[in-house]
Amino acid sequence: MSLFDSVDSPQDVRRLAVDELPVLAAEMRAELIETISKTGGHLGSGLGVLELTIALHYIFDFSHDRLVFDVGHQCYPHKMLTGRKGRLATMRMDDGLCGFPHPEESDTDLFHTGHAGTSISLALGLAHADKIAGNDRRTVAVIGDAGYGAGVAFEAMNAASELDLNLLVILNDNEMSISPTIGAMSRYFTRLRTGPLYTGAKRELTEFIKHMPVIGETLDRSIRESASVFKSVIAPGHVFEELGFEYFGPHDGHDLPRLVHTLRDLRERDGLTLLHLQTRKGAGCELAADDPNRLHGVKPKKTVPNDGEAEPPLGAPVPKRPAYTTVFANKLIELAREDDRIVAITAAMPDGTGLVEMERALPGRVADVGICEQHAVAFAGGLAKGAYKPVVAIYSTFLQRGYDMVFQELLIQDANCVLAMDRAGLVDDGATHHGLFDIAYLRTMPNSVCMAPASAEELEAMLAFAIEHRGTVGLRYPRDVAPAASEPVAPIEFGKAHTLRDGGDVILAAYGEMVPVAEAAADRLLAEGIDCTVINGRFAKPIDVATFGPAARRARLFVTLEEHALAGGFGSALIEALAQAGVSIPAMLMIGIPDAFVEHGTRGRLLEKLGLTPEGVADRILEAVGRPVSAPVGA
Ligand SMILES: Cc1ncc(C[n+]2csc(CCOP(=O)(O)OP(=O)(O)O)c2C)c(N)n1
Repeated sequence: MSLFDSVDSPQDVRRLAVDELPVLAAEMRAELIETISKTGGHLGSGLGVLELTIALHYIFDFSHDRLVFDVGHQCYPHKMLTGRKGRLATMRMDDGLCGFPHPEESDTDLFHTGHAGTSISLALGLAHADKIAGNDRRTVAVIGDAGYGAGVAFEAMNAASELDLNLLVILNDNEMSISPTIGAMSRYFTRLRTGPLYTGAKRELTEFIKHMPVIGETLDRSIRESASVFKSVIAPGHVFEELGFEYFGPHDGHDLPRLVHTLRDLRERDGLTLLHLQTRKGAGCELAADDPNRLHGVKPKKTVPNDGEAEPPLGAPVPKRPAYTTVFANKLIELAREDDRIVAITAAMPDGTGLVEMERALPGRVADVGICEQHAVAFAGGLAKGAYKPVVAIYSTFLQRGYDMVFQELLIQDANCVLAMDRAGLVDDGATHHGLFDIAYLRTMPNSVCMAPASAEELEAMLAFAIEHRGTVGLRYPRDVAPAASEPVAPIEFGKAHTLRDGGDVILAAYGEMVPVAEAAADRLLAEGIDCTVINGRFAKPIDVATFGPAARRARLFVTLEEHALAGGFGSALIEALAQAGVSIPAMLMIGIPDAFVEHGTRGRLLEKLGLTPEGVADRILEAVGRPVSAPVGA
């Protein structure tokens, strides 16, 4: 029996001797690598904090104390130690473990998170609550070097010293975001890492200066100032010290006995403490360690790697179709070659958004601003004013961070900018990562335009259109294969929908990637004797009242179909626009995402569950047309 076999809970970890912990780490590492390389998931980050996680559970009791992981993707070893090791193989599967902390799985997962940078704020809130309530607890936040570069992390660090709290922040510095970490803070961490190893020496240094014969207690002001400059140059962590955090490190984050020793000491410290650990993303897994960028997120074995190519159909000789991301990236490169004013911006996602290819093809034309979506959008506002044509390639869910900058820095300025929103729709990762709100949050503000393509060719045409459009365009596309257009793509006209099938009085108005689903559903319905009209909405703002109005007037049933929240989405935009135009729709069926957070699971299964497949849509319509026409049909 292995040591890990005997460990089901943090209490079991605490029963071990310190010199057994590295054995436990080795066994957990082997299991994590074996399982996650089959199931897929975030491998590199968990391997990087494996020793830290064991040490944390060894020293703290998180049934009482508080632990907050930033982002949360590094929590797999934590899950293995908190009663979930038997379910590791279900990671990110339907009804399996979530790839992020999830309070429904364990009381030790305090928050369901997935967006970076918020751990210090959350931990401060917890510590503040404990202080007010008089609870004696320790609070720990674990944040990566890239997450630390997020604006909100700086805000938290800046505010911390005002609160007189006990908080331990552990900076997990592996020099990697998903790509290498960028920014001045990251270079500062490098200087700390490469400087002389030095812990707590500031005090010694101050003492030393105080006792220098000439200077001593009688230092005049200028000498004191130079001493302080001297101290800040050679004393590591002085930036944190200025923020009110006592700095410790950098330490080797894989040296378990030392970690245990350090955490034991730090546990007893009051006030704000920052422990800087040097770790290796993917430690112990050659493939991950050599290419942590690629293996930040491992795909399940049966699928091809995350290189933009879609999963090949089982045993079929069907040629692979590119993903929407790939189509976007290739077209952007083509357009940028022809127009020097096109520049691309990513917030730490050059791979995920495909911009890594553009940086290779056109060096200097892509700006990676780190995990700073607010800055990415405001930066685009500046570029637009400078007569450039910024394209912010960003996941729909992460653009939520930049909402106010879209409002002020883009829309109020009527800036020319394309918000290329990848992963718009359902993804495998769950509630924190689905992109289900972008139409709603963009379309309510003046000057915004919302578009979505139904095919690879339409994405290409829309991207070219959006870049030339005067103003800000939100262009959304999903994490999926980009199908070939069912017919030659009609030119994109501002605010114009495109009728694909002029059939009977069941009108199917679909948006983006749901258009092919609507077409396939219409084929099924035709077999049932129901002839549908299928309209590709193309724009959720402005709505093409000239096309939809007459269609609605003759509709027996008017169906809207989208992979977006029903609240505020394409269907709701359509109803509003038609109502304002005085068109009433006799019977309406809105198909989309209901008003509830959608959990994790494979995208295909989630689409099925939510009825966003040809069968699902056809069934809903069959059910609806079976009802008396006068009765309104709810969502
Ligand atoms: C707001 C936000 N933007 C982008 C991402 C995508 N993302 C997930 S993990 C990650 C890198 C995190 O790096 P770091 O904080 O250093 O932690 P590590 O993975 O190295 O442990 C990024 C950019 C995110 N989760 N949240």
